[in-house]
Amino acid sequence: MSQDFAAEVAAHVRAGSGRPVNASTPMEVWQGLSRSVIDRVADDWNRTTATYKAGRMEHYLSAEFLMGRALLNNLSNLGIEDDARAALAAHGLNLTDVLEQEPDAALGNGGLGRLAACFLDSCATLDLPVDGYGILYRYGLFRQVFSDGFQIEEPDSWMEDEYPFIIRREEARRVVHYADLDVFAVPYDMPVTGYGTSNVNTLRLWKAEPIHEFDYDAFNSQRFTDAIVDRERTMDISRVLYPNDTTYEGKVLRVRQQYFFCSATLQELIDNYVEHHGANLNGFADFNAIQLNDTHPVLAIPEIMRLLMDEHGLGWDAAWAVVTRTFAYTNHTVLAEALETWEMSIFERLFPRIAEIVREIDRRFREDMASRGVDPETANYMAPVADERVRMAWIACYASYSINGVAALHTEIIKADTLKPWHELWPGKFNNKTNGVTPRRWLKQCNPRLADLLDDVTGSDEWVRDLTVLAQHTDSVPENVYERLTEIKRANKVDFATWVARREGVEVDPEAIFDVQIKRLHEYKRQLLNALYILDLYFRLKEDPDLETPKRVFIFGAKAAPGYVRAKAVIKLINAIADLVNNDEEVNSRVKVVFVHNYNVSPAEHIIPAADVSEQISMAGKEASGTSNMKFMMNGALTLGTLDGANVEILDAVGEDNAYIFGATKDELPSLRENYDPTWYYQNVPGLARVLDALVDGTLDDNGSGWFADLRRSLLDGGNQADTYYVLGDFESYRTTKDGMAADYEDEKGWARKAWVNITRSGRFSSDRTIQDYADNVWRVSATPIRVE
Ligand code: 6GP
Repeated sequence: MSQDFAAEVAAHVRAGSGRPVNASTPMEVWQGLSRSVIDRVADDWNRTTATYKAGRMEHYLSAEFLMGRALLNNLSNLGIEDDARAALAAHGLNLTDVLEQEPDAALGNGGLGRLAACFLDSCATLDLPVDGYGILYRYGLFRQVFSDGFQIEEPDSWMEDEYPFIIRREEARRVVHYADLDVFAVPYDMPVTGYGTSNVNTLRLWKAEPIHEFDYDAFNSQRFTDAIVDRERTMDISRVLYPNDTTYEGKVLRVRQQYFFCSATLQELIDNYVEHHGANLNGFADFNAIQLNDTHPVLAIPEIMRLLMDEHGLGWDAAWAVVTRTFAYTNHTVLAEALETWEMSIFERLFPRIAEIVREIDRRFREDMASRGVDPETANYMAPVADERVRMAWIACYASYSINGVAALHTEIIKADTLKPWHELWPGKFNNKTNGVTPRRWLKQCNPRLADLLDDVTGSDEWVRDLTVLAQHTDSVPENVYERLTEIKRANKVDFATWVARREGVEVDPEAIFDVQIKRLHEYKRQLLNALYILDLYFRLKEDPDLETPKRVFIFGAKAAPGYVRAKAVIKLINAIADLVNNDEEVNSRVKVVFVHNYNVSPAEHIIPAADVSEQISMAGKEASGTSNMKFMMNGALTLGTLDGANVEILDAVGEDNAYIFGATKDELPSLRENYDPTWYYQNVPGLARVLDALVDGTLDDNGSGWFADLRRSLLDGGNQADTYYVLGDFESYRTTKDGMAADYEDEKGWARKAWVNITRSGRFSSDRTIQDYADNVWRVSATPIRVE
């Protein structure tokens, strides 16, 4: 087997590079090995697709899929990682080095996009007939570099080199029609393998291409730019991922993107239905469910109405009956700035028929509400169109049979607040689906040492497919498990130290506590609170060099939306603090600060297994769920967090002794805020004035940008309106809890025990649990294994 595989790999490398393996570049070897994987899955993939298409399916529509790297995931799922290692070793090559050649498929911003990727993994592992549909962005999320500590964005051309995991399906292309332009949508398919199964699911990403290569007449008349104008306009549609996370931007190109992938996808789903189930489309919802990943794909609703009525002859009521049995909507944020609304005039310009359908949905909605006795003011608030703006979330709520939040607390908040009138009208549509993460990528693959320990303790690798089995081992542990766990964490930290020294040029001590905050930079996530703590600790150490405190390494990773100046200011601040601390000989043997640039999926795979402390410190009520909190927990890091998002459920799973919770709760905040006076905290909380003044007294250099003064003002100026995210209010509680946590770290065995509880109780945060719940209760699809044993 291994012999055969080695020969296969060599053949694929040679076919791509035109050279023997030992004369090929590491990138060519990566490509060849990746092609061997595709070769391996081809037959099963084809069989899975054919099997699924004939039955009931769920389609996960998302503008973002943050897939990360594919090769290791596939080798591991197919059980051929050791074969691959051996095949490369035969040529003197190291698998790890080859894997590092792979670019991340960063076709997402953050939480919502990575969640979609974890979900696909679970669907494949559970043999569920689910596919994903999205956009093949030529440029993924921007590459972040630092210049003088400032974030600079560069294009992320992730598939410029040949990328074997995505295959063009020319024959299945579609035409997407806009009033001013027709374009081809060409599908590119990515195989999605599962663990311990032969099923291979599909992620289909659409790329926009011109219908006419270029205008030959213009070219012949030497008008070269004119000749390619339409071509470029078309290619623009799938050229770049918008880099905003939880904020909405009303750009015309964005709504073009949304319509583009919705239209292509629905044309395909309808044609597939007709092919397998006949021309009577009234039964469409018997065979198709569509999950809307936030509001970005909501144009699928008017688009399916158009297709059913205009192309397949259904009347309005019949078409609407299909819609309301097909769509389900997931909300991912309570932030008002994320709620998408589009100017009606944009719809009229780009797709007048869609505009007309949206107006008709609105008209009928108002009629419907009147007949139910809903008062006109409420009806107007909930209406799909008001003030000549289209409200995407309201269309989703009206049309969907299921509406869900992504953690228990979040679902309660959308019911009581964000989507309140909808809940009052249709309580039965609402349900909670607490997020999860895949234990394949986020434990087995990224933390092989811990995976070995779990195999040993549980006696098999069953936990990889059912993470809940670990719970049987929380208390009954073999004698040396805590020592082994401590050794594993220590070895992971040594690996991380090597990686980060090479990547960021900072030396860190593996003996120190590794305290990590990795997520998008947003004020509500309060990286600033963490930064103020570090600055305060620095001053405390300067003041009292004998201060008893363990060594610390503070690790950050975060991208800021390019237009989000205050988020960029926080990045600059953390880099300035890193400069101050790391270069101060009196302190830098005890504290280090590292900002890992260009944070992405693959850096997370290096960071998380090495973490001791998981910072989940959003202002309570703002973080819908969080998913890094779950990845850290699985890898034995302890949560330092507020009662927000899924932290609440993590606390419930591990108990108060095994997590560190601080800060104002969601229910306390409204009254706390009423009389909130941030300057009181500035004057009365010891140390706070010192750190806030350090932002403006020359201690830290913002290169004349004025950004640090602005940060200080944002916290202090404006009475109870200042400090929107309650950073100063929670500071003292945060400091006390974090200091206490650091002190607890000194008890090595006690800490290891807490880490073990976290690992073994993380079963409910596997995305397998989340997906099984969606499959049973929302999608109503069941496992369809293609195995023919
Ligand atoms: C994020 C939420 O901020 C995060 O809390 C959650 O874990 C994640 O979604 C997955 O559910 N939201 C987004 O990424 C987003 O863009 C519109 O929301």
